[in-house]
Amino acid sequence: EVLPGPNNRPRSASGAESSAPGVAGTSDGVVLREVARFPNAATADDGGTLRWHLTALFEEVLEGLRAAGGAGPLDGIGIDTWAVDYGLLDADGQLLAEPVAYRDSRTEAVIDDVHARVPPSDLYVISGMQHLPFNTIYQLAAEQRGPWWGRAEQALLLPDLLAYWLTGARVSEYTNASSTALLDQRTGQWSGELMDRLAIPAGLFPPVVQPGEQIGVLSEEIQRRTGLGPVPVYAVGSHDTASAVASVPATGSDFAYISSGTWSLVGVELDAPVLTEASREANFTNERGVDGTVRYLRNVMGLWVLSESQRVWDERGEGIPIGPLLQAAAEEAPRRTIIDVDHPDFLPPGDMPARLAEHATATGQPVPETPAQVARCVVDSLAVAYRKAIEDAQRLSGQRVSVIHVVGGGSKNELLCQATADATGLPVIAGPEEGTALGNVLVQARAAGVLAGDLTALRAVGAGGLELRRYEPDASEREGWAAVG
Ligand code: LFR
Repeated sequence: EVLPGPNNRPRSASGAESSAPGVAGTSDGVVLREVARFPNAATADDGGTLRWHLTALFEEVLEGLRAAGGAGPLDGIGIDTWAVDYGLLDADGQLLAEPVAYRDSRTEAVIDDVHARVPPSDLYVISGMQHLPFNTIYQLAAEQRGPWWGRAEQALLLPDLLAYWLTGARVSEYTNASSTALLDQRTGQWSGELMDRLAIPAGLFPPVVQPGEQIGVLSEEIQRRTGLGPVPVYAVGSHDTASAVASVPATGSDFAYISSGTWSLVGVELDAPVLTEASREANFTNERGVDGTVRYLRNVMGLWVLSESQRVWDERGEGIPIGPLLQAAAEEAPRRTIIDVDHPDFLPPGDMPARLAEHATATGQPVPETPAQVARCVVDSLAVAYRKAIEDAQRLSGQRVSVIHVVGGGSKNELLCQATADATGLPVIAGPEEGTALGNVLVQARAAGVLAGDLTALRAVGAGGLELRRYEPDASEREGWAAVG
């Protein structure tokens, strides 16, 4: 049995709640059994900086491990979380401060400076990453102006930090390391050139390990605290999206995926990166996947816009649960208001309905007034953004797409799945809901010798235990969708 660690996938089909599931699985058709789940949110500290509470999260991880151990012997542990964020360690290996969350605005002041040292076109050819203002490369530039930099000996990405706390071993897992924009996509190693040009010490991050390598075993202290033995901790696709894509129940290669939760990560799987100027301008990323694959994708803002709206309504005492909300949204007129949900205005936490209203007014469209209209606007806008991303991915990579796999919490959102099929004219296969956990488990089960085979074989094992739902494009909707976006 195996226990993946926390990620930032939502609990409900809507993405209404970010939480961190711990899931136990057996290789027997891969049955995922949830043993623990806990909320996870970034909050502003006294100085207004948005931070995760990783120390508290780690206690939850230990609680999850105790629960998993109680359910039977463990063959392995694999950890994944969202990407790009990190903790800084001092010379004694102590965490200097709770990690800053990527939605914090601190990088705004440093992006131009980074680009003055490394022009975006150079950065793209070396790292292959899309421009996201929160990429680790910019966060570190902000860090260099902050109070901890002088004492920072090492940086660990969040899954690597949790693994360090469990085992005492320090590594940089490859799929997540790629999201920093500091990895050289030609070598798969940290880019000495980029680090040099940005005055980042060469050894700031530990050496890169591949998914499937053993990071270590639970330290004696953790064994004591969890009641477990020296269970191995394996590197998996520690970037949650890498694990999610590994779970896609695809049989061939002509598929697009949407890893749908807080974010919607929309793209195709490739053997080699696409580093053209056109690809950079379209803001496509070449994140690394399990088994040497390339996750060629674009970040679409995702169900975050809706979950933040729900948070705001909750605070006002006007909360409406996701099920009834989506039902009401389905009754609304389709495509009434289509917003560019990828606009940076929607990145930070805040009053999303107000921001949607501003964008609607600015583009001469009806303002979504009711929660149902807001939900419909978000769903329709996401479907249009998905269509664009999938068209761009095909055009830029040459990869043909004949089916879309939706994995993650958003795969439960029927309105969104149908809108995606209708807007793209492609069939949508929805599931697994806990794709990240499944991809994590598949890779560590292979590492532990419980499963064997390549990624296609792992996917087939994973698919065996799933109930998938298929959505066909509705031809009568084709013209309506063709007219928008
Ligand atoms: C999804 C995800 C995305 C990444 C964003 C920030 O949970 O990991 O892939 O771009 O969060 O880390």
